[in-house]
Amino acid sequence: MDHWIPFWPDTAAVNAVVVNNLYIAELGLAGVIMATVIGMMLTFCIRYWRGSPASRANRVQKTWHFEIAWTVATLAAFLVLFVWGAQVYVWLFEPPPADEEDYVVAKQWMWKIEHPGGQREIDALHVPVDKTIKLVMASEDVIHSFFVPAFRIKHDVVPGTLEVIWFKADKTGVFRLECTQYCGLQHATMTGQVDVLTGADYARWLTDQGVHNSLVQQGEAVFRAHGCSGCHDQNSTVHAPSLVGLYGTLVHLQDGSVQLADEAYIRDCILNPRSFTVAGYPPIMPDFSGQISEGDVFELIAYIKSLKGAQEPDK
Ligand code: HEC
Ligand SMILES: [Cu+2]
Repeated sequence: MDHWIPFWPDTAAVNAVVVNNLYIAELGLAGVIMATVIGMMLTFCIRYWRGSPASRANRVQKTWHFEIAWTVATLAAFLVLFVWGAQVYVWLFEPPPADEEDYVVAKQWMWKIEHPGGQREIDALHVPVDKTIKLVMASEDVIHSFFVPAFRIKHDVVPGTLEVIWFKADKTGVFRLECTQYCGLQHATMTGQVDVLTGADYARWLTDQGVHNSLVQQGEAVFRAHGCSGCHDQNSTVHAPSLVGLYGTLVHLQDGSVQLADEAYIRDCILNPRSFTVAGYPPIMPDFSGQISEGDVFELIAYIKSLKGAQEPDK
């Protein structure tokens, strides 16, 4: 449909359609303005070149009508683009409820993906078509950027925090994944592919991986291995907050501020606990940075998110 524009990449996600529309509108508007300005320039050049017989009498005096009309028209046009663009931006970076959440760890120079079922892959991401996929991303070392041109999504992956992005592929096929932040010598090789499969093919792919422990179960193992359960289990004698039902709630901190317990908050609790304390608790939560990798943090997050309602943490 839009292949008449040269160098136009594949369009394979609902995100891409929305970005395309904005882009085409911008291109169109810029084209109209450019054509008007250049058209008038050329017309006047030709009409009034030296020696042309065109009449130079009756010169219009300077009038504000043109000035005001021209300024208001361009201002209005660009305000429309601004509001539209801001809307698209907010929509792109505010993930809707997702059908599946995958975790992405970027490191020099590869993309490591973890699926909720515990399946892992490197430099490849398998997803089902027509499903909203949320990606939670972390970097092990320097800044990287997750870019899938066919989906028109790009998001920096910044070390020291988590970044979230989403997409909904609407076409099956294989699409390129690239890193677009210069991240060291092998940056150019930090590419991969996104395989968009039908629901049935995706289900088959998941079982073919032969993984028996889901991310939540792997996270529970990490939780025990690092002694988190010693303090955070219901029957622990240490005065530590229960993690049951924590995800998505508002946490009151010692300094009076309030934090939404999202993925980035839970990560901070584990890798940067010295920077804040939950109100009403002693600041004894150990700092696990350097001991727990970003990948293991994702497993812990998946596990903590699975602790809901009246359930005991160790079910
Ligand atoms: C020595 C006991 C201890 C251990 C071990 C421990 N924690 Fe904590 N944790 C605490 C305490 C006390 C707090 C509350 C005070 C604070 O924020 O420092 C806390 C806070 C938290 C919070 C924030 C809870 C909330 O209500 O906002 C999370 C999440 C958390 N810990 C996860 C973990 C994970 C994951 C591990 C294992 C990698 C772990 N903790 C190991 C004692 C511990
Ligand atoms: Cu990179």
